[in-house]
Amino acid sequence: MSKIQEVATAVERGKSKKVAGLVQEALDSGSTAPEILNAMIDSMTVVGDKFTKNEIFVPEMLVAARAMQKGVEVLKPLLVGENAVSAGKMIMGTVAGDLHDIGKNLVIMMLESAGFEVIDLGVDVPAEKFIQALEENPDVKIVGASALLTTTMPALKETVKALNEYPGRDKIKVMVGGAPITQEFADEIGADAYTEDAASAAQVAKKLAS
Ligand code: B1M
Repeated sequence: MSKIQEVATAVERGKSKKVAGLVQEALDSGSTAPEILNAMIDSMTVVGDKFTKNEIFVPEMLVAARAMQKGVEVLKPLLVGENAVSAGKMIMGTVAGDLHDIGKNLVIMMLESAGFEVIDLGVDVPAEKFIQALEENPDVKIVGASALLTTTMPALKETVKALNEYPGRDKIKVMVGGAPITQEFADEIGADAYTEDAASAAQVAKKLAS
C-alpha cells in the first residue's frame, strides 16, 4: 500500500493518532500536500457512503472527521504559504443547525492563503450572528456561508435573505457553498457567488474583492 493510501485508510478508520505521522511520511515519500488533501477528502466520501448504507454510524463519522483534521493540521503550513499582500476582510460560518466544519475550515484555509483575513463564526451560526459580525466589522468585503446538509439549505436561504436586507448590502458580496448547494440554488436565494470547492472559493473571492 502506498503512503497516500495508508493516509486515506487511516482517515476512513478514524485513526487520529496515526494520521499526522502518516501524512508526514506521505510527504517525505514525494506526495504533494494537495494530493494528500484530495485523498483525505475522498476518504470522507467513502465514510459518507458507508454511513448511507448503515455500515457505520455517527460516532464513526465523527472519529473519521477528527482524524482528517489531524492530517489537515500537518498540511496547513504547506497549503497556506506566506501572504504579504492583504486581500481584505471576510466573514465565514456554517449556517444554523449545521455542525459540519471540515469543508468550511478548508475554504478558510484557502482564503487565508489568498491573503484574506477571515473572521470565523464557527458552526450552527444563526443569520442574526452574521449580521452582528458585519455591524462590528464594517470593513468586511465578503460574507461566506456554508451548508452541508439538505436540511440546512433553508437556513442558508434565511441567512442570505438577512444579508440581502442588511443596509450596507451594496458594499458587500455574499458567497455560498457546501455539498448540497448548486449554482441554481445560489441564484434562487440571491447570493452573489457559488463555488464547488475550497480552491475555487478563494479564486472567486479574489475577483469579488478587487
Ligand atoms: Co454528516 N452528513 N451528519 N457528519 N457527514 C454528511 C454531510 C452526509 C452526506 C453523509 C451521508 O449520509 N452520506 C449526510 C447529509 C445528507 C443530506 O444532507 N442529505 C450527513 C448527515 C445525514 C449527518 C447527520 C444528520 C447524521 C445524524 O445525526 N443522523 C448529522 C447532522 C449533524 C448536524 O450538522 N446538525 C451529521 C453529523 C456529522 C458529524 C458531526 C459526525 C461529522 C462532522 C464533523 C465535522 O465536520 N467536524 C459528519 C461528517 C464527517 C460527514 C461526512 C462523512 C464528511 C463531511 C466532510 O467533512 N466532507 C459527510 C459525507 C460526505 O461528505 N460525503 C456527511 C469533506 C469536506 C472537505 O467536504 O464539507 O462538502 P465539504 O466541503 C467542500 C465543499 O462543499 C466546498 O468546499 C469544501 C472543500 O472542498 N464548500 C464551500 C464548503 N463550504 C463552502 C463555502 C463556499 C464555497 C465552497 O463559499 C462560502
